[in-house]
Amino acid sequence: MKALILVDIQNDFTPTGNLPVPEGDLIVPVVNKLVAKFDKVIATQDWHPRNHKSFAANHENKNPGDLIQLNGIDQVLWPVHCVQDTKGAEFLDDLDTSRITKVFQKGMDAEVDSYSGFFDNDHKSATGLGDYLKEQGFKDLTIVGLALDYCVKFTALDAVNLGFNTKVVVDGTRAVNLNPGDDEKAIQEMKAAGIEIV
Ligand code: VGL
Ligand code: ZN
Repeated sequence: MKALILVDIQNDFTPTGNLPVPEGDLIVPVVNKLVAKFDKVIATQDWHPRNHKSFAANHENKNPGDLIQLNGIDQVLWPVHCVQDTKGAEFLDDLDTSRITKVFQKGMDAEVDSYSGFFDNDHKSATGLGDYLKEQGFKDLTIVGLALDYCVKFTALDAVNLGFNTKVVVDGTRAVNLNPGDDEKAIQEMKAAGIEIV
């Protein structure tokens, strides 16, 4: 059985959002076409409290893009984004949400970021997505969403490590590209891990 995972298709990751992903809004028509083809559609949502430590604004003298150590792990600092119950955290208006049967939220712990839809970045807590997919008997996952070089990549890497046959549809993603070429690096990293890139 095949499931489609929509990663963080939220207003703050569009060009007019707080953590703009260039062309992030352009994935919607591609994603909506895929949504119509799958038995099961599941979404993740980046869902931060306002005091989240991944926000540069919550550190003195830090700017978005700076790298810090947060509780022992590398952390890129971001603009304030996807704050719980704000417009920026909502799904894009044009996204077909009618067939999403379950939404897994992540990034609620202020002390650790959560790029993957499966685990926090320290891999200590799970969102429940992996167990849920296994209980339901899904073996094949197709992943799309934002951003290719962060949450899509880490979701796909965890998926393949959990034993799912994992595919990423690149047209249904866009990258932040903090550094030019991060998109291509992410694609190579995913391929090397055994993820099918289409
Ligand atoms: C994301 C950076 C920070 C993402 C989330 O969804 O790719 N990136 N939080
Ligand atoms: Zn985030």
